[in-house]
Amino acid sequence: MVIRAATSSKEINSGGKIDTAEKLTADRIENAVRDVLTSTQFIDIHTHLYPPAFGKIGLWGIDELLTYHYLEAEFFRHSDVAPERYWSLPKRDQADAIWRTLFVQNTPISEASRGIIAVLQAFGLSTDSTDLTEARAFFADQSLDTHIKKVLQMAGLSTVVMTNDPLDPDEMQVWMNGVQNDAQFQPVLRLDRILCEGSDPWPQLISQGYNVDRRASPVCIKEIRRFLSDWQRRMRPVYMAISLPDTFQFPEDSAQSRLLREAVLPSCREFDLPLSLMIGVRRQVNPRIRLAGDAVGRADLRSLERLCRDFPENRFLVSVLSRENQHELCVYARKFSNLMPFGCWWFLNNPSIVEEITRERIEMLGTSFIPQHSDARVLEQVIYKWTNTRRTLAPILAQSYHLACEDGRSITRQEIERDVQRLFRSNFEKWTRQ
Ligand code: HDL
Ligand code: ZN
Repeated sequence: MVIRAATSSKEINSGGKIDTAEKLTADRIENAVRDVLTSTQFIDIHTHLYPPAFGKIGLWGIDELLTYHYLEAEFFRHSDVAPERYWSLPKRDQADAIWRTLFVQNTPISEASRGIIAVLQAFGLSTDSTDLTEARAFFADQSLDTHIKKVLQMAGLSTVVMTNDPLDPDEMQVWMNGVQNDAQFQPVLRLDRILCEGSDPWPQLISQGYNVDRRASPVCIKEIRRFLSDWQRRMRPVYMAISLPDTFQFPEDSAQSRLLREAVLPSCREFDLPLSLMIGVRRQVNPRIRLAGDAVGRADLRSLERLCRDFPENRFLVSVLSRENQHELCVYARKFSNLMPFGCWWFLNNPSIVEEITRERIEMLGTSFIPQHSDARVLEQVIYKWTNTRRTLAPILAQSYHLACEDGRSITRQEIERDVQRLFRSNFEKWTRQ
C-alpha cells in the first residue's frame, strides 16, 4: 500500500482551497487526521539505513528483506531446519527457504511477514508467487540512487537518521576515506562498543592512536573525549546513541559508568548533542539464532531518573524495550523536560502495543513526545513500517480530538497539521537543534 496524499477526503472550500482554519465537525475529524498524516513527510529518527556511499553496509532488495532477523526468528519456529544448517546456506537459499516456509506453506499474518507482502504490493509485484523470480528481477533492475529516493517518497519520509559505529571496521573505512554528506541521511555516533560490558574496543582504539585502558583511568577518560571530539568533527552526528541492557544501573562502580559520566555526557554538552538511550535488551538469550537471538527485560528506570535529574544540561532521547517500562517512562517524562520518549521499539512495534503506548503518551504528554521510528535495517522496510504507523495512529489521534471536542474544544485542520508536524518532525528538530 503506497502512501498517497488523499484527495477525495480533502475539504475544498468555495475558493477551491482547503479552509484549514475552519472548525471541523466531528464527522470530518478522522478524514482530516488521515489526510494530514498521509500528506506530511516524517523524519525517521532511528534506522540502520545508509546512502549509496556506504556500499554494502546499506541493505536493500528482496533477499535482504526476507533474511531480516525478525523473519529468521519466525522461520526457526515454523521450519525444522536447524539454525546451524540455515547459517551455512548462501543468502539466496536462506531467502528461498523463508519465502517457502512463511509465505507459501504458511499464511503471512505476522507483523513482519505482512510487511513483505505490503512492500511487494507497493511495487505492483505479485504477493503470492511460489518463488522469488519476479521479485528478484524487479530489484535487480533498480538503480540504487533513484530507488532510495523513490522508496523514501513512498514511505512519506524526508529524512532518515542512521546508526553509525566508528569502531565497525567497514564503516570506519568509509568515514576515514571521507564520505559525501547526504541530506536525506543524518549521522548518529553510536557508542555500544565503548560503553557496553563485554565489548573490547580497547585494542582498536589504541591502534587508532588513543591512549586508553580498560580501567577508564583519568588519562583514558581524556583520550575517550578526544576520540568523541574527533568523530564529532568527522561525522557531524545529530545525536550520540547507545543501547543498554535491562540490567543497566547508573551510577555504578564500573569503567562503563565512569566513561558515561565523565566522557560521554560532558561531550554531549560540549557539542550540544542529545544522548539517545535505548534500554532493555537482553543480548543473545539464544546465540544459535544470532541477531534474532536477543530478547527483552524490564529495566530499573531509577537509573534514568538519576541521569535526568543529575545532568539537567544534558538532553536524553529515550526508548525502552519492555512493555512494562512504558508507563513509568511517561511518568518520568512528566518529571523531566530534558527527557524525550521516542518510538515503539523492536518487539513493541506491533499495532496492539503501539496503540496502548501511544494512547498513554498522548494522555500524559500531549504532543511532547516522538511516537515512532522504524528501526529499519533494509531500505524498503520503511514503506510498510510507516504505512502501519499512519494506519495505527490515525484513529488514536482522531479519538483524542473527539474527546477534546466533546469536552468543549473544537479542532481545526491547521491544529492537526501543527500537532502532526510536532510529533513527527519539530520535536526531533528542536531536540537536535536543527
Ligand atoms: O540496537 C538497536 O539499534 C536495535 O534496534 C537493534 O538493532 C535490533 O536488532 C533491531 O533491529 N531492532 O529493531
Ligand atoms: Zn536499532
